[in-house]
Amino acid sequence: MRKKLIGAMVAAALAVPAFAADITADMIKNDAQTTDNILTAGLGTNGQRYSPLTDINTKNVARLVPAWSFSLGGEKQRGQESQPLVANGKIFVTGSYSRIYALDEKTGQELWKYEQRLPDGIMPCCDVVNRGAALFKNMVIFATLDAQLVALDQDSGKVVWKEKIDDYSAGYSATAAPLIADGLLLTGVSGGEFGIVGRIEARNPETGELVWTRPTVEGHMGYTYDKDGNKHENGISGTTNATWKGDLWKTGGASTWMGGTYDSKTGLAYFGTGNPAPWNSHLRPGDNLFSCSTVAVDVHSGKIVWHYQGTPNDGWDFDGANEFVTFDGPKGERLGGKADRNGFFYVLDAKDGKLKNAFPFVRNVNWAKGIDMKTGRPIFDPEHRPGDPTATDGKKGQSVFSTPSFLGGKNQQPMAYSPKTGMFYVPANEWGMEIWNEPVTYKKGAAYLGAGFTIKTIPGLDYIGALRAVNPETGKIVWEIKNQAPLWGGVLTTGGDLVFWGTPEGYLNAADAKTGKVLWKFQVGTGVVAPPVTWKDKDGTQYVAVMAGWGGAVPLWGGEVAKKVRHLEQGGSLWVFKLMK
Ligand SMILES: [Ca+2]
Ligand SMILES: [Ca+2]
Repeated sequence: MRKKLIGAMVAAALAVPAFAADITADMIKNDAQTTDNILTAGLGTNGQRYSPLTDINTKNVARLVPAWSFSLGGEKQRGQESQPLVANGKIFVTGSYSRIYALDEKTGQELWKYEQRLPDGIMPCCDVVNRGAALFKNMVIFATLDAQLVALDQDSGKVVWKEKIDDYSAGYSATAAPLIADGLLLTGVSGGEFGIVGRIEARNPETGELVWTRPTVEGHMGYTYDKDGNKHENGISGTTNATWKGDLWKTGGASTWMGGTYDSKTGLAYFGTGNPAPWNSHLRPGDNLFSCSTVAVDVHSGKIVWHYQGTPNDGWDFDGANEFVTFDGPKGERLGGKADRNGFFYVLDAKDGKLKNAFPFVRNVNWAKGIDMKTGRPIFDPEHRPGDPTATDGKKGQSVFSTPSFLGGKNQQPMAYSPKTGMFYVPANEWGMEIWNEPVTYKKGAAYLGAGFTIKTIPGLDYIGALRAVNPETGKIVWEIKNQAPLWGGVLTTGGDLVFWGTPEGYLNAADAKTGKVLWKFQVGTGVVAPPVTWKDKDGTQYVAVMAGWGGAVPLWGGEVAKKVRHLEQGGSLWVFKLMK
């Protein structure tokens, strides 16, 4: 009798459909290899944005048609920079204004949505965007514009936990997808234009409790947290006043606003850091660590293992926030590539940060004449550094024309790396800016720049955007596809030898990864500023998906370029494609 009962209970348990499967740390580690789900921003924690899927390939991509489209609805549009996640038959996608949706993978039907109630005083610098979520166990976790983290139940959309990252009224916000690294939840902070202090935080993803914090401005103390939430000193980042004179390090910026990547082969998480604050470099002599750098952190100790600074004593808002994407080098060494906002592409040893290669990936770079491969430092051109106001009338320093513009050779739009072709696919932009310095003092919650600027096109150039296939070994641009408007979406590459990317003009494109020949395009009705993804459902259908919705930093900060793209329409839809039968 008893045996029978247990047998019946087991049968009932087995009848529970597969959607109950928890997302484990191991599944996240293997995300890049598993093609039936997308568990991480970057299609793998190291951010290669490569899918081995081959069903959709160069021979048949012309037959790609929409399967369904989902509108985020409401009156809230603006920039949609989010990368969707896919697990257990559901798609999780975030939208502008700190919204998140769960959809049925086959039909696009909405299962639930959650909207963060945002206070009036939020201070996002560069549109009300969100770049995606993280999955862990039965939760989907995302960061909000009022600098909070929210964990929701994947099935019901109910809040499991909610934690405050920092004070939005001091200029803190959050837009990046959280990162799960070896079972820890890693996040950064936004707010580099408001004199916040950048940092990386690790939390227990099950409860949201802090495990450690690591400031990315030299002089600030890092902490670890015990089970009762008591904090313990874990060493100062760098050496106080070594690369910052005076007190400006106390409001030193270096925000970690794009989040990070993680490589399980090195055990290190890599976070890019933004500009030192304020923008006026003459106020803060020294390198101003760890601004404009890649910072490699041991995920368990919370200590900085190495750093590489692309723009010491930055004077151009060249945030080094871009993603550091690890890959296997030709001799089997573990390397990382980064297309920096300053226009240079860096290849570093992922274990120790040693510089292996550096070359420009945009044609218009005038702030530096190159990178000294011995010291790893840029060879500055003082002609193109905005002048010191105290050297003139004290109100406005000498204005210069600098390239690239502060919106960068590349900005938030993530690149992709194909281990098959050995090439990075970089969404690059060619533009410049008039920039000058002004006096400024720090005031909590106010813009902290000390600079004025106008973004401009490059004289004689009939395009701004260019998708470029870059060989990290030779530094050569193997092929490129130019685009009139600046590229602001990310890139996906696949085992089917395809590269997918979107444009502000509203096209999702596919090209041959080897040759750059455009093989397919589809107009989604509004600009694309988000990275595409691909996966295969349980029945063997491969999908390609992308968020559509024009916005981001270009219309807000783009000066003369913003005027050129003023006609582009806003929106907010997820588009999903499959091959026509
Ligand atoms: Ca996967
Ligand atoms: Ca910045």
